Amino acid sequence: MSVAEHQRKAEGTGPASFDVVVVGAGLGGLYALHRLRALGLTVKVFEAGGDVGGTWFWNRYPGCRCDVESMEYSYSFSNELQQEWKWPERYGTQPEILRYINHVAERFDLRRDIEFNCRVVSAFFDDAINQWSVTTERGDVVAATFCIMATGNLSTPRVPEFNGLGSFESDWYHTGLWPHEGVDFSGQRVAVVGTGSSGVQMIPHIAEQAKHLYVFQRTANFSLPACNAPLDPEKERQHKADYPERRRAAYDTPFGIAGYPPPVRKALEATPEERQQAYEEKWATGGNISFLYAFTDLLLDKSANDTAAEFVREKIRRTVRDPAVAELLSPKDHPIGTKRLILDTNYYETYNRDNVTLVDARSDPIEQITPAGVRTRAREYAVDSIAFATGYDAMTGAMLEIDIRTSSGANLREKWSASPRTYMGIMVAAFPNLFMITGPGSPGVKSQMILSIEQHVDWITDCIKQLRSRSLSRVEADEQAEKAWIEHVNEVAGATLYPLANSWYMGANIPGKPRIFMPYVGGVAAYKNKCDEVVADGYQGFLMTSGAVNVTGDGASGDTTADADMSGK
Ligand code: N01
Repeated sequence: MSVAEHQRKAEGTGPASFDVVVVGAGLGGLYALHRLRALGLTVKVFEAGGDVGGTWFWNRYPGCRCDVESMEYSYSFSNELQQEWKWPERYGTQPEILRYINHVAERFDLRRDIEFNCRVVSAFFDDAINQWSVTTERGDVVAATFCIMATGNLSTPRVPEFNGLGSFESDWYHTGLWPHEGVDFSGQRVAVVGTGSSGVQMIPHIAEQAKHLYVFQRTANFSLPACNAPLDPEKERQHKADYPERRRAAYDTPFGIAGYPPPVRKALEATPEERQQAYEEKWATGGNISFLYAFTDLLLDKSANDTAAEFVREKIRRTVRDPAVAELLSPKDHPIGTKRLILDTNYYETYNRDNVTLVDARSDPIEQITPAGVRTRAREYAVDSIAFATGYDAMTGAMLEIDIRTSSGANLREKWSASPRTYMGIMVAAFPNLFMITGPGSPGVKSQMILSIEQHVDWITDCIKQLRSRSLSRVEADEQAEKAWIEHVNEVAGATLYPLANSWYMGANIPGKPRIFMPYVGGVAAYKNKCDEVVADGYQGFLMTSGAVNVTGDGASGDTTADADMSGK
């Protein structure tokens, strides 16, 4: 039912009202809708895109594929679904994953509660009535007791503010906003700007089509062979036979993926020959988690990490024929694995093609986009198209695009101005009844995303169920609990090598963004235990109340009448 229909049904008095509004119809929003509906709640989902899929709806660039194996990167909530669905390859392509998401939407009849092409611009919580008002850019306003931000971590594409971009006379694209009809680069001179996961996946495909491809690389990244292949039917059969147990076991691992034997010793305890053998085996079988699992200390000890980094650099030197190009492609400014470790197919080999030129945008930065191409400090490159693979305002961008406030004066943009503050990446103190799926401070982006999505949605749904069973209607994170959690997140990150990289995990890719390591890297297992303990302790660190409030005279501050004996205990 559309918002307008709902409004009409409510006989035109006030905004349409739901138990829950969900923002985003990607993998998180869809599962949230499914679970909340099963509780008997009324739910409205708003989605900026024209259909379901989130990141997989928007990212249609050539070569786009998931870097987590398809048997893992899928929902676990329905055993029938996971048994029946057939993934053709080890790693799913974007069209294949989107086909799967569409199937899920149809199978569970999800679309009827989703409003598409409808971007949410603000959300306001009124303490006096314990209600969120959510406004879309079309001007629709809906009310809801709970609001769930399923807005994604990599959903705010970023094109750097290059001078002259508006003057470019041909077409330009961003990987995260790729035309649905695809782009034919045949016979063209093409510039690709950016060599993160998106650029590395796209470059070999464009190189095959284009007359000439110029790759503008500012920072070299580590990439490993994906070793993609058609899914082996016997492996698939075995995996499906073990599915429920594998899914359960995934929660006991650091990255949320079962089936990789955990490392047992430190890199520097092994001989150089043993290390070489370990890395060679990982290189030959593919996979980023597998590689980082070679030894226990690769993300903790710089000297240990150097051995793995040097192994990959040597592979690059052996693959790329021009030594100067190989050197430029060899990352030296960050420990391996501290930025998203990329998986590729024929990436380094692509630089052996005659029609591919690597431009060092570090020593010779892009200064301007001209009507005819890209001008660096040293020269102009005439091109017919530019493909920006320049990434996202990650983790906080999508939430901060929405103006989120409360009648008590809380304002998310202000609260997060120095760094994102959350309790467990699920709630933000001073914002009652507002949940996030895989928010900053949770392992989300450092895990198998769908596992983390399911865990958060299950946690949120159980929390709402708990409130209802006690005839309560309001939950909020305690400020002190939030503070303690942030300290813990920072402490854990500080004990690793992660903060040494200028990564989007650190907000380092966005000029002016606070530099703080945002994900929780204590591992999925530790995090899940913490979430379960919080519940077992009566939602420790969360305040659960009836939603009745004492509003002060001017209405500026709402002081919750926390019935202490009901506050989550
Ligand atoms: O974005 P990125 P992405 N001049 O931020 C460069 C996930 N993902 O879209 O490093 C020149 O990683 C920038 O250079 P630098 C995955 O989690 C997953 O590739 O800032 N260059 C960098 O090279 C991934 O980590 C999959 O110096 C400029 C690039 O643009 C995340 O999404 C596939 C520049 C941005 O890299 C983001 O990946 C795709 C400038 N002014 C994405 N500004 C899979 O599952 C930026 N750059 C496989």
